[in-house]
Amino acid sequence: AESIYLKDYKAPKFTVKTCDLVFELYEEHTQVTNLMSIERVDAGAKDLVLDSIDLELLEIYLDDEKLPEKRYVIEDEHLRVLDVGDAFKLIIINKIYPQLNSELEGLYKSGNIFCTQNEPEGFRRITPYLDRPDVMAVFKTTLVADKERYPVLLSNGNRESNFKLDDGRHGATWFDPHPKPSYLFALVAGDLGVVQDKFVTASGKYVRLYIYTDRGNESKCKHAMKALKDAMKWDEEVYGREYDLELYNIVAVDSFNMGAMENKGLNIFNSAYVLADEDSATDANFMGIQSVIAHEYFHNWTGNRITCRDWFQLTLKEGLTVFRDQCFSADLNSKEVQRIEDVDALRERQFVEDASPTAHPIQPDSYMAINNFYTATVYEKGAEVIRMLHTLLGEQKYRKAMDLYFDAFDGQAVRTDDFLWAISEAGGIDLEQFKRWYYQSGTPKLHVDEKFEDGKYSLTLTQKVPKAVDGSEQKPYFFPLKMALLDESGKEIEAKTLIVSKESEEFTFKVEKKPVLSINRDFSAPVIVEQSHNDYAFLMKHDTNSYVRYESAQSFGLQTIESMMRGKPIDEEFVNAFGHILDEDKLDHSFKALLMELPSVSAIMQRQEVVDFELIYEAKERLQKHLALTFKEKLLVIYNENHTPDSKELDALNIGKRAIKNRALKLLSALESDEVIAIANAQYNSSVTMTDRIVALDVLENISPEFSTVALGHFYKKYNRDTLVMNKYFSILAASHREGTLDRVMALQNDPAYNELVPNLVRSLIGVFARNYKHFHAKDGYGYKFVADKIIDIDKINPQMASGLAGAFKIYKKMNKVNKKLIKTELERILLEPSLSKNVYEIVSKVLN
Ligand code: HT7
Ligand code: ZN
Repeated sequence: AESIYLKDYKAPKFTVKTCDLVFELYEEHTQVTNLMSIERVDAGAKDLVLDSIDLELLEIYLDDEKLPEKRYVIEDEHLRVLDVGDAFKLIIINKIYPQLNSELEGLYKSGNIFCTQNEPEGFRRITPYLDRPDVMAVFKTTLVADKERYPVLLSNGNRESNFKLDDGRHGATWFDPHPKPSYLFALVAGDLGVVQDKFVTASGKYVRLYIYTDRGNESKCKHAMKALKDAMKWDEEVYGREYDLELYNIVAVDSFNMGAMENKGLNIFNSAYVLADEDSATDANFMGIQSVIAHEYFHNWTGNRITCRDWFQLTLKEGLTVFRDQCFSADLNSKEVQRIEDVDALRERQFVEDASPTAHPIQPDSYMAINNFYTATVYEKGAEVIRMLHTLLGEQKYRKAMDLYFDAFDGQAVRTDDFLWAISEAGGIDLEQFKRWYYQSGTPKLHVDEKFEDGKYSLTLTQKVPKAVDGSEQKPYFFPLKMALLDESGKEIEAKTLIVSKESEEFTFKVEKKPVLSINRDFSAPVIVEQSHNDYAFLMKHDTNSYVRYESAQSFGLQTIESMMRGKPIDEEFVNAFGHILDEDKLDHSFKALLMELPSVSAIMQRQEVVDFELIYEAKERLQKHLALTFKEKLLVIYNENHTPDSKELDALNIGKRAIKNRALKLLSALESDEVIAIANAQYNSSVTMTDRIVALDVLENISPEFSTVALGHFYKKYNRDTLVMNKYFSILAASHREGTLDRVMALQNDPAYNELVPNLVRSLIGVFARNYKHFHAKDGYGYKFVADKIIDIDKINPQMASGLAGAFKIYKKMNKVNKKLIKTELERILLEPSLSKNVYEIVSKVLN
């Protein structure tokens, strides 16, 4: 496979002004008629080269004349039309087979629903086109299909007309006045249920809102609709951005490669991010829906109105839109909890990627398969970079800069540099050094040394910037570092945002007594802080910054587990500090539940030079058991005070009560006692929320084969026809720490509720197993072999899904000798596969390198 480089970018030689499409949808095939008005942009260009993959060409007309075969060439992934004029009309008629499309790119069928996924390069699988984001056209789309099977026909923009044909077929024409790149094109045809609402914009425009879903699921769309209206209002209030069409359509489908897609006026969603009610969705599912609905809505301005010049600029729209959806969720829910969860997610996934051979800057400079770059780095680290700009400018200047960005680039396909120009211009700030965040990779470490002498407190900060993947040196970053100095009661003596820019620099403060340092407050910069001295116990009790409180509890936990791994006894100071948290009764429940969380296995793993999961689990489980024994009574009190099995309210109080009592239950489960099994079993049987049921099932699965069999059997019987719930069932079993998990996962592939063609199910069973460190990394090597086999099988169905699974091997380089050797064998075996996709090849070859 070949790499594509940012430095080789060339402007398009032709552009498409308008694109009129007619889709005739049939059961075996679809016929596409594509009428484009095209103009030459580069006077030196002779041939028009269109992107075209797996298309059956029927006819081509140039300015209404049928084009003879000698005037065009069908190349591997292109259609070349020879010797064209300056401006012309081109009609291409071709056939495609959506029913056979298992890659889920281009036009495909999810169950009985025709739908599309064109970002980044799916459109070339529908019709020959200049399939690149810097070619923007006005689209008109006509769909024709059987009226009974496909009563609902949708595309981008506003509906222009409906018509009936006499052979039982009907049609609809849609017109989108906003020029857009082909990746934002969408169509849907199906027999769908719909939920309708409306929104009146700040300037008084009336927008009709529709959510379409499989019939029978209409009642599960309420939460998504509410989130959509909240997002529309928030974007008006916070960014001054109004919606710009007469209607907004959302369609939920079951087979989808990612979360959702922001097609102009016609978002297509993985049904997991639309459908929810208290009986079938967890609190986390409800939160996820709110944030993904908002994310796709926010793309209308950051992504659609202003799009990317090329795919290297992906973070221009993704980092910015993630930052926007994070702020939205923070404003609507709890700011503190949201920030902690966002940071946690970043560290759990992005830090691992950034420490691996697949590390890349948020603006990569090369790729083999662009689908591999919808990463935690481009999205979540990208959002951290925008957040730093927001911190550097402050709310008001940031808003001024965003206004300038929208003013200057509306309707264009631009680069991250253009965005940074607006920030620099309106913010009055030089961003030359800051730009390193865009083209350097890896997570920098910030080493902190403190000194106190004669009323002077000094802080020496040293950046340790890792080398790039190719071994080249990288330079120090420019970033805002929020910090405070606290007195012995936790009061802020001084709170500041330091600007860090040198490899090493000293900051001094005048203070009377030696203060306690609270550093990287709110996680103002995505760095790893290393302190030569720490006050974790004090900070987890007293810091006024909730993020640092949480972070201190985590760091203290990490330090404790690491010293246990070195053979030391459990640090009773940590145990005491943990006990103090349990005693605090004025804390928000959700926040307290986070403070009670022990560091994840991944967090522990990331700090090891050579990883052995057996040692990590041994220490972590021992600490958990010790805490459960020491604080059994307190944990039971917390559980009983907050366990209200009849309540299913989704307000902060009830979500918090579920979070904290479930945290207590999970900690107690380390005791593996009959008492805890009875509590979990009762919770499964009596609770009315999916949140409670899932936690109870998870606990039972891990500590009581007997009760778990009964409860899981009951669960299966009740929900086996609800595929979104079955995802949870498969996940619990795939994540199980019990013996025999691999065998059960293998057998579950034959379960009638499982289907290898549906990405959600594959992620729930195989994907979750590949992150079950205990069994995936088992020293017999069978976990690796199984996942490698699945990567090979699934690559033939859906390469994007397969390369996602291959991500589980990203920690290869850090593994101990025994595991490393086993992984190497499997990865080399994958590379020997004759028709391996470039998606899997790129990940596996980089991991092995
Ligand atoms: N912009 C969307 C990206 C996306 C996607 C990319 C590759 C393959 C399938 C895909 N589905 C959606 C999603 C988003 O960030 O909003
Ligand atoms: Zn996005």
